[in-house]
Amino acid sequence: MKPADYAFFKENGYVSLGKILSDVEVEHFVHTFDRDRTEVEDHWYRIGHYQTVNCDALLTSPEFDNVIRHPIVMDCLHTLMGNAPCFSEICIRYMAPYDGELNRGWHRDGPRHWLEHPMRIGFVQLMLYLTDVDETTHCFSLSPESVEAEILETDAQLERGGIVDLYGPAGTAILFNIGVLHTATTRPTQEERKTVQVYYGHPNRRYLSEDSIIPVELWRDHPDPEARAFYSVLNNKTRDYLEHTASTGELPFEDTLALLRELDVKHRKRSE
Ligand SMILES: O=C(O)CCC(=O)C(=O)O
Repeated sequence: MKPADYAFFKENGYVSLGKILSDVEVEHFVHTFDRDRTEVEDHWYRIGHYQTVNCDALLTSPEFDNVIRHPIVMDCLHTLMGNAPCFSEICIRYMAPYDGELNRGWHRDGPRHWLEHPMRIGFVQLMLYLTDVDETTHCFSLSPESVEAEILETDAQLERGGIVDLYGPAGTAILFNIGVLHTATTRPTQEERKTVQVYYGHPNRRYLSEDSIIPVELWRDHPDPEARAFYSVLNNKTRDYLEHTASTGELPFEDTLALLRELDVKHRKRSE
């Protein structure tokens, strides 16, 4: 990671890494994303103001492992976190064309900052745009916050830090501390937005969430010990799934997805 990027993150709580995917790679991952939305349509569900998501994308589209462990992203995470990161969650997210009012829902994610960490990082999110994002489309927005700054309530933070709308061509990657105030900006637009959003944590700390299953092919059976270690912080969704299949044996794919949806309801991630 460039020292200037590290310094920028320290001052602002995020950094744009620019376009990290070639046009050919973007095309490949858009194809994977579109196939997922078609083939496992029932597994996608509504969240927030105007998004649909699939948080089991590692199971339904294992190709996304190549985004999650992209070498540029892994290098930056290692530097920012001060140790090797672990996988926490992946959600692939879709925003359709929209003709309502501009909408922002400012928030800080779940466990917020880890104040003992030199960069206050408990968890980092990778926001990867698979479509072009500019002032005429939906975008990701954030209110910059230095690692030294007092943590403020929403209105005070917006007054102090202002709003940055993050734009870039398809293939652009942004890393941000999930404790920093942020939101999706939903704009009246004819364009779709497609994103891959990945959360990373510290391997020796509690897992982040119950959103994503981690398939056994990654944490148990992967031939590379570094990959196994990266995927080995298991959440209760993954443990519940393993417990269930210990008695039934391996399930057909459709039954696996149905079980994961039941677990999502149990963990209050989706309503039906
Ligand atoms: O989708 C976005 O642009 C924002 C995502 C977000 O708010 C979140 O992950 O908490």
